[in-house]
Amino acid sequence: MRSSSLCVLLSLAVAAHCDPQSETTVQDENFAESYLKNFFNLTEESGSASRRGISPVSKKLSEMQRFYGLQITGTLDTDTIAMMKKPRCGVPDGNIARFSTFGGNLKWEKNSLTFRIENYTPDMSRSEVDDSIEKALQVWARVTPLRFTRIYSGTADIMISFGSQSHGDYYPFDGRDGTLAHAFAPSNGIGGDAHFDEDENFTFRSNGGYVLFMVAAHEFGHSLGLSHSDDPGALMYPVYTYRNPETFVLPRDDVNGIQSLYGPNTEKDPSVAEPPPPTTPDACDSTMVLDAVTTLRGEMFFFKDSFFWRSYPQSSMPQQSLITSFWPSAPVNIDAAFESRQSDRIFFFKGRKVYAFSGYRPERGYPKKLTRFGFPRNVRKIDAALYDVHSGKTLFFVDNNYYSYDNARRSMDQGFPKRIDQTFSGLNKVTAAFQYRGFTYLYSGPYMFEYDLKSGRLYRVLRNSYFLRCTKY
Ligand SMILES: [Ca+2]
Ligand SMILES: [Ca+2]
Ligand SMILES: [Ca+2]
Ligand SMILES: [Zn+2]
Ligand SMILES: [Zn+2]
Repeated sequence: MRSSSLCVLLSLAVAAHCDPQSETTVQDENFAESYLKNFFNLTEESGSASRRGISPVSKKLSEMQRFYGLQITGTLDTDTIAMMKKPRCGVPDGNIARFSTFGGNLKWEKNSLTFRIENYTPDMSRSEVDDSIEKALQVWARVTPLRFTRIYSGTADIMISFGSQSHGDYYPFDGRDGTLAHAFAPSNGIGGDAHFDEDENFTFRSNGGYVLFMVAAHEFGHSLGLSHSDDPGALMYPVYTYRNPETFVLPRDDVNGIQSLYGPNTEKDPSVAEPPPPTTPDACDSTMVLDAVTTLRGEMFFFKDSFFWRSYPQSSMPQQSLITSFWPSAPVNIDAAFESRQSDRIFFFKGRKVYAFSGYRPERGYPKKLTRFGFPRNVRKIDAALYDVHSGKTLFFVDNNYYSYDNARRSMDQGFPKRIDQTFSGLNKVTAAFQYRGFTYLYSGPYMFEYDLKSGRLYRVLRNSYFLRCTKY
């Protein structure tokens, strides 16, 4: 059975935190096997027992876990099944790489392409469908010499249609959720065509269904010759995530991909300033300054821009995701975060606003104002926050000072703010902070200082990579 809403998916992910030993069901195993057949080329032949010992299913599971940055166990754990149940594109994955093409230089040998919208979905008005499709093609035209012309009869290079279940090719859709759409690599006939699963609820702008513009822009990447990317910020990442169509800019990884096939847009008007393609933060960048670090139910979370890494205690490979794919209502580019063990909540800070979640579920009544914690009105933002397990207090770092907040009494402690270097010698600006296994870690730029909070003693100066491993493959 498929999960029908994001909430179910998220609670699965939460269950994985609480109960890593939980058993997967026979249904899950069957679901996983068909997932691996559909998307990771698990064949009936490779599905039978292998002579060399490692089962083909386990091998394909490891391949899938590596692609999605999950812990590579080769077994069907709860995080893996949760990832498999996310709504996604129907085109197989498999190549482990940043942007990739279909191979054999599969591309159009002309820059002028035609498209035709064969039928419409009842989910949206016709003009909304037209607008979504045309804007989705423009995403690619903007960075290449490709130009798209709409035709209303006959056969276009890119034939666009909505259909459910069996819809005229050998790849039937699967009903609500699961696969949202698929498209075919450039060639004659069905090549370049894009099909959308009519059993989904497509929307124009709201977050209440799947935004057609986002799904279509991804599928047209396939129509033009791109395969999937394992960059979680890329449009060609196989899993659907909501993004605002009004502000969407094609990410760097996709620009590199499409330009490797067709080259850049030579007709671009240099006087029109366009926002640069967003890049996905790289854990191997030793100069990176993290926005915030916190624990959550035993794991470490590292925030940067629109992304976070989640690090499992036993894993060497942190999993990177968009913040909005786990907390759709959370802000990006946050200032600070901390986990209150007392109330089992995670707090995010951005400017004068505080957001609270129980796991991934938004808490009622939030966002609240920063002044709720008792900060003076002239504090416009905080730099970092940490929860001290020993005292149950939260330390807030603001410029050269820090505050101590008593979570039980819900008020600021007397005698604060204090100067940071009064307690933590040698430090005067903290950019991120958290506690882990009894030690207090204060970040200042790309450096991390390990303290004993009680004595204020500095043990070691480390770098980001001490916890956030750089895993280049
Ligand atoms: Ca075609
Ligand atoms: Ca579907
Ligand atoms: Ca910060
Ligand atoms: Zn796809
Ligand atoms: Zn189809």
